[in-house]
Formats: sequence, structure tokens, C-alpha cells
Amino acid sequence: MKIELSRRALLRSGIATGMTAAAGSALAEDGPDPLITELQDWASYTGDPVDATPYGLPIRFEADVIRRNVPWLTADPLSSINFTPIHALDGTITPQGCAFERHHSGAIELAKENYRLMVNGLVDRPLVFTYEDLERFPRENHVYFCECAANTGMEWAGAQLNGVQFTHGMIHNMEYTGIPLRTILNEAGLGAAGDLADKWVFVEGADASSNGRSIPMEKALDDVLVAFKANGEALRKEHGYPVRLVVPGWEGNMWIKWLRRIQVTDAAVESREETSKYTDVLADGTARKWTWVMDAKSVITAPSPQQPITHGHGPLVITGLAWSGHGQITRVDVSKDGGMTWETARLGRQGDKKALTRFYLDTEWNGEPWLLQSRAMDETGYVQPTKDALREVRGENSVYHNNCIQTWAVGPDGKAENVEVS
Ligand SMILES: Nc1nc2c(c(=O)[nH]1)N[C@H]1C(S)=C(S)[C@@H](COP(=O)(O)O)O[C@H]1N2
Ligand SMILES: [Mo]
Repeated sequence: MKIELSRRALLRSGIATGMTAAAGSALAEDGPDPLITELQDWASYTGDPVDATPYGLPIRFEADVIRRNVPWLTADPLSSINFTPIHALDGTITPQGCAFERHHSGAIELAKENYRLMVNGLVDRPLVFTYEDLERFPRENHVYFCECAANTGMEWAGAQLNGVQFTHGMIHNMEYTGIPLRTILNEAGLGAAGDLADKWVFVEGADASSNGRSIPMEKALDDVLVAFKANGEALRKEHGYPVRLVVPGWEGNMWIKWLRRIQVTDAAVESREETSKYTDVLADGTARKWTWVMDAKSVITAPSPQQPITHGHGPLVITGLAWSGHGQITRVDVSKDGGMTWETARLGRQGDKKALTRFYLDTEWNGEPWLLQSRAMDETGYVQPTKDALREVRGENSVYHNNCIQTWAVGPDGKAENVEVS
């Protein structure tokens, strides 16, 4: 593959193959490019002084890189969800400002000075921590993805939402700063709990919904974090300011925001969020429960319905995201023919555990129609299933935990559409 480096040459090749672009047409006449030969506004005057924007926002040309919701999905925006614009992002870190939100009773405003974290139940010393108390424990930094179990849930029966933001955007990936939950539990003392093998912690938030969830002690003592920073700065209100739970690799619903209480118990509480919700009804009407881990999954973010090919024929970068709640992504394959043949993609950075992995396939497209798919593999040897393989074991009653292979049909015009190839 030879990449022609001149922008002109690239635009010309686009025109030669029938692509039209306003800038390209001007260049096609071979006249001088005013953007190069004429003095521009931005070089004639000074720009903004420092402090014009004390806290910076994206430039206005990027105004459509925003969270979006699907109004018909939920009855009311107070108990609803919106979606990360993953079609427009690259790398792996999700800026907080466009990371999806899921609230059961709205995002609350809780000041640090009003923050209290209670640890009670089967502990030696029930304790209450203030925000300042938490800042005095040794803390760690880790990058993890948070995926709502309902991500891709609307696609079980067939292709439905025409955009990767909507089919796969209930996910974000941030660097969290926090205290291992283990440290907090040991501070309260677990002697009173006796044998820890069958113990649980029940965690709840300070919002009206409280969103209580039971977490087995083994996970609580493993990699769970009581976090207060994301991507270096305070958590945003909508992500649980001032403190949220980070439960690596496990469904987003367990990542309690506005964390207010941690209770050590000798049994799971069987709360609403782990019985009537966040369980998976199978074909025979029985339900799977305690389906905490998010299995390996991947999706192509570009080209995709919201990110068509606009640059004409020739070199094309296909890119996407892969992740696994079981650890590391070891390989991602890309198919252009609906899963008949596969090419191995290049991973942007290897080795991240329970975090998003970016993949690229540097390729060429010359107008041929494609059925684009990606398929992730993780360190356990697990391979992301096709839609049919998943439906065979789960039926079609499920909402949560749909990690099947996604297909985009790319047409000769470079547009992409959500289609089902089972
Ligand atoms: N207190 C509280 N915690 C909560 C929720 C909530 O409504 N209240 N929603 C849960 C759900 S279902 C998900 S998917 C994640 C979403 O986190 P985010 O809003 O930061 O994306 O938070 C979880 N934690
Ligand atoms: Mo969720």
C-alpha cells in the first residue's frame, strides 16, 4: 500500500473516483489554494488571551461530539441513560464531559463537606468517614472501563439503532484515583465477619434511588476502589461526585455513585437492582442472576453509521474498541465480508486489564461493499460470540449482557448502516 502524502493528491484521487468535496472541487481546477496563498483572519489578528476560558471546553467545531439519549427508551429523563459519542473519539480515555450517564433518580448535588461514608454491619468497629478522612488513606490510580449491562441490549432481536453511539455507547473508560475498598474494610476490621468466604458487602448511594447492590467479599477485597478522581480531576456530579465505587470488569450498575454506605453482611440482600433488574431471563422463563462480569466484546467505531467514509478511495483506517471484564484483550480480528474471512488488527496499546483497548486495521477501500465486523479475544481464550451463538444459549428475552459481534454494512457511497449478520 502506497500512501500519497500530499493532501492535493489525496483529494484528486477522491474526485477521480466520483467523491465530491467542496474543497476538492476548488483544487481540481489546479488554481492556487487561497487557504495557502491568501492571508487568513486567524493570522491577521491576535487570538484569545490566556484566561479567556478559565476551564476549557472543546472548540465550537466539535460541538456534535456530545452525549445523546434515545427519548423513547425510557419514560422519563430522570431515570434514564445517555450515550458516549464513541464514534467520534480515539485512543481509549473517555473525557468526563461526554461519558455516558445512567441515573435512577437524577444526578444529585452533594458537597464534599456534606459527604459521609458509613461502614457498618459485621465489622469490629462501625465507622463514618468524611471526605477529608478518605484523602488520608494511601491511594492508587487505575484505568478501567465501566459498561452498563444494558449496553447493546436493544439489539437482541435484530439491528435497531443506527449508530455505534447508541448500540455501544453505554461505556466509558477513565483513570480513577481511589482507595482500595480492602483498606476501608480493614480499617473497620473484618474479625467480626468470621469466615470471609461466604460474606458480602452491600453498597448504596446517597441519591433517592440508592441503587443498592450486594458484592461478594472476594471481589470487595480484590480490586474494587472507593474513587474520588477521574482523569485527574474531581468526579463530575453526574458520575457520583464526590465519591463513587469502581468495580473493575463488573457491570456498571454495581459502580455505586454518591457512595454513602458499605455494610458487611452474611448474605446477599437481593435488592431490586439484582433481582427484578440486572438479571437475564432465558428462553424457558428462568433467569440467570449474579451475572456480574462483562464478557469480552468489541465494536468498530469508524467507519460506522455516524462516521461514514468521506475521503474517497485508497488508504483507510478502520478503528474500534475492545474490552473484557476478565482481564486483558489479547487479539482483535476484523472481517470485511460478514465473518467469512478475518484479518488481525493492530492494538493501540497492549496489556491493559479491564480497560478499553483501541484497535486499528490500516487498510484500503476502493468502493467495494463491505460487511464490517470485529471480534475480540481475551486472556482466558474466550472469543466474542456471533449473535446466533449468543441467542442459542440466552434466547431472546434478555436485555442485559449482549456482547455479540456487531455488523456495519458499508456501501459504495462510503455510508455505513447497522445490519444483522447472525
Ligand atoms: N447511586 C447510584 N449509583 C449508580 C446508579 C444510580 O442511579 N444511583 N446507576 C448505576 C448504573 S445502572 C450504571 S450503568 C452506572 C453508570 O455510571 P455513570 O452515570 O457514571 O456512567 O452507575 C451506577 N451507579
Ligand atoms: Mo446500568
